[in-house]
Amino acid sequence: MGPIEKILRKQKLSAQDEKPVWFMRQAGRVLPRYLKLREKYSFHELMRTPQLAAEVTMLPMEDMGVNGAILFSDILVIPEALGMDLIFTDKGPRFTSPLNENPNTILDMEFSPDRLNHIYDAIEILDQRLSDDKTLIGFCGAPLTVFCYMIQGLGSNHDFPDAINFFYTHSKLRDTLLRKITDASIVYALNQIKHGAKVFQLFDTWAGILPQVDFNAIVFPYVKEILQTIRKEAPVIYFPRGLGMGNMGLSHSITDGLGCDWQTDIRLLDQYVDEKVVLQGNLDPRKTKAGFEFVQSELEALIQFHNERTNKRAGHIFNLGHGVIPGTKLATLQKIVKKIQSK
Ligand code: 1CP
Repeated sequence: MGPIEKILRKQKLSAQDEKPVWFMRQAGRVLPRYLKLREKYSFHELMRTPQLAAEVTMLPMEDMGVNGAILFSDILVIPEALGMDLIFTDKGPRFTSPLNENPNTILDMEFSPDRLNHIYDAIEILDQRLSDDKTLIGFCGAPLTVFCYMIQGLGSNHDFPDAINFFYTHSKLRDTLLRKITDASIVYALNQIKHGAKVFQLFDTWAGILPQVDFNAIVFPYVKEILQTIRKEAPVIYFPRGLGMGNMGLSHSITDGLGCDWQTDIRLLDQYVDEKVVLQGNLDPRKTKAGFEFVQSELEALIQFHNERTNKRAGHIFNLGHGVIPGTKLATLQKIVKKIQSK
């Protein structure tokens, strides 16, 4: 069992174990070998061909030395499996018919679980290929985050104005859609684990977009349902970006691990979060993009935090505070991992 899974399962690391480290969006953004593959194949081809998706998932371990493998897929596969058409433009992914334009189609949306089968095939290949000390991390998007893309249609407007307006003005359809996303996500997550994912991360990139009281009252019950169902089968990490003080309510009765975004002071968060929750994060990806010298002092402080928290048996997994930014140098990420692993 790899150090990431061990730490989330509250098992003691041995002297031979590496420190637990992986980076969000480590596979599909900066690796020269990935960019080379992208000259030959589209993102969709890479993702939909199990052999290729497995190959891309392996790259960060081979090229950076991380011990977590994040499955090469995307959070937008759930909307696709619910029947939406997704295209990739220069400005990123875009749904051809955003639900904001045709709200009533929500009522007829049906989940086609078979549209996700190629992902389970990739997981099975990875389960064979990964050595024991590496952890395959499955994932999906959290309900509000996925809702924002489905209603708005695209991500280039990160305020999601139409999605937020819809959220308040179409409460029945909103609840129907959040229900459908939640049900599909649970089936998808359980299947990922059944086929070989060892840990599961729920990406809530837009958790901070609503007033916290509304998030807690309307959205969080769905998040909780997903986490609690999945946790019966494998350890879970919840990454609610921008949740701020909302993180204070996240105890070990809700999640095994909590991703800390780069905005948050991880030492402060540690004072408010249950000791049993493993914290993950939180180097600033922008400083990381600027180069190793700009992130070095933050990294040293994080290593000290990691050691202190590990001594208390509370646990910490190294990561960035959000995804790797395009243009980040591979050498910077390699140096970060090397520094973390140096005794
Ligand atoms: O390391 C990896 O690349 C692993 C696979 C992975 C993951 C974990 C991809 C591949 N996407 C994701 C998660 C994801 N996708 C999130 C949550 C994490 C985050 O906040 O970064 C989100 C919000 C998405 C949605 C998405 N998919 C966007 C952002 C749109 C926006 O502006 O808000 C984009 C650009 C994509 C496409 C995508 N997904 C993954 C890749 C490699 C790509 C790029 C495809 C291309 O080359 O055009």
